[in-house]
Amino acid sequence: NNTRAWWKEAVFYQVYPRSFMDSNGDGVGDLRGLIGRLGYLSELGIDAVWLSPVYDSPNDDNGYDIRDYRKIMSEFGIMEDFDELLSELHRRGMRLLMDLVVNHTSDEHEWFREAVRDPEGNYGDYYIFRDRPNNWTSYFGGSAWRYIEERKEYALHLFSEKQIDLNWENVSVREDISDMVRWWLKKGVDGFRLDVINYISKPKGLPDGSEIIGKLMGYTGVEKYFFGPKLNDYLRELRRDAFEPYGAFTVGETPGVGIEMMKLLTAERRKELDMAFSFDHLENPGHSRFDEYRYDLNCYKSFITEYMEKYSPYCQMSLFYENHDNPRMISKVDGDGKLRWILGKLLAVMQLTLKGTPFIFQGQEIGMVNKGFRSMEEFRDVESFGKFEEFRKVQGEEKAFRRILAGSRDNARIPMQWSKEPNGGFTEGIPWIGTGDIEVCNAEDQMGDKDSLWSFYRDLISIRKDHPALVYGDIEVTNKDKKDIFTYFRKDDSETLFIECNLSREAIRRVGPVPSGRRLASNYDESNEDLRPYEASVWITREE
Ligand code: ISL
Ligand code: CA
Repeated sequence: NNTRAWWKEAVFYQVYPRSFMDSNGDGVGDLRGLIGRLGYLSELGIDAVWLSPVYDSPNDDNGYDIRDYRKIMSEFGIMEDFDELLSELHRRGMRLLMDLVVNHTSDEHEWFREAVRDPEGNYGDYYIFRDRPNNWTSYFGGSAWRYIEERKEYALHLFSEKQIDLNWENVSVREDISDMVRWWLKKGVDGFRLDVINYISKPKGLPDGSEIIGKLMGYTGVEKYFFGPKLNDYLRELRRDAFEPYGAFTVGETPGVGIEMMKLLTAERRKELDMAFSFDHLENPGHSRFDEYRYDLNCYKSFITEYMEKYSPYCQMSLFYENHDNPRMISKVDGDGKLRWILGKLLAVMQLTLKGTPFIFQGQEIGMVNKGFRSMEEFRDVESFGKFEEFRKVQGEEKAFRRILAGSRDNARIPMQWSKEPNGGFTEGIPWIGTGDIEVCNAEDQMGDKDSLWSFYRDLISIRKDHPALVYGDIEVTNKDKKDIFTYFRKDDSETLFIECNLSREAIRRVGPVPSGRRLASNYDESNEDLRPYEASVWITREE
């Protein structure tokens, strides 16, 4: 199935607004800062921006705890700034995806305040209250239940104590959400990224989760709700009532679903989601985000190969390594930094030539890496503190700190490195979180250097646009069982491209096919007999 769609052709860029660009010196990124950098995104060749939440929020989880869905967070600006952002994006031919966080709201949302004030009133049943907790745990550590004194009941919160899970069983909840979505679509936004959307349907009676699975995953209860009984119904309803009338695009954040469930969620004729994010490739099997280990790219090869084969004829893959919830990929694969730029280019080659839609996370295009935080005081993320406490109790302070260092989401949330100026040009004030290695890694220097990682991303994005085979063409992976070698063809009626990658940091023998034709891009100057460390090249072997 190769029906054309703008979102299959587009290159997306995720903006984490708090850390992108500060326009007024308060140390916090904002909408005017982003508006000022749209030229940067155009130059890179970006087609669509996914903007992490900008709604009014007390920021317990940096905006993923929404207090008012129809208001802009005061630190980020006002609604006029948002309107200008949207029209400026459109004027430049780019689209905008908002982040839709509807599994939960802030405990400061009016619905929750009403639910607590008047349990018998209209909002009394908007959240999930119980007399006694079950054994589900929160993603940020501890029980998933918070005692609400006024109601003498517990409220479910899969995330922080201030992010209370909505009760999707209640039809008024669903209608209010639809209504709010339509309100944004009327403004002209082009679509949404749906936060933990596969968690919205909880099974009747909220049965305890398996302790065995809990131990394995680090979270108890997830198997009960990660693909709840009414998930598909709710998604269809929301699509029919809100997205479809506006032709809006949706990509679901769907942790843990696996290929078969992803198909159910995204197959075109089922009319649920357009696309989804699978996270299975972000850690090697047997490891969690908070383990200190070196990520083996062969796992990415097998993950993506399997998806290409089993999934992509019916559905469109999303291609990404990074977002605001994960450490930087370069750091995971090769922490010592010696091959940083070469490796960054290898990642770029795969992301822009495999079959699917690429999502680049801010800073990835200049090869930003994890920050060497020195103490817990330097972190800001609610999850990092929650997990630190959890680990400390069993493993001691030192080990707990090292695990947070490896897995903290703050690794991806340090300010965008624009230039060598103080704070990397991100702010004229004091940044809300420490900055990274701006001397060796910043956008300004890289934009002026045709061999930089930034220029490589720009070139590859434009190559992707010039060669429809990279978007709609078939993919054929060769050397499937050869460790460290990732080779594949992309072809359509008029052209064939060949991509050859060395996934290891050692030089290795080429196993064939020997590339021929014209080399369009590579992270090494001249072609060579052996494959050098992390070597990655794109060839065109047949053209009309
Ligand atoms: O399942 C997980 C544990 O590793 C996580 O992937 C989790 O589901 C995921 O982090 C959810 O993320 C999204 O929702 C959170 C928010 O904190 C994240 O920033 C957001 O991307 C709650 O809204
Ligand atoms: Ca600001």
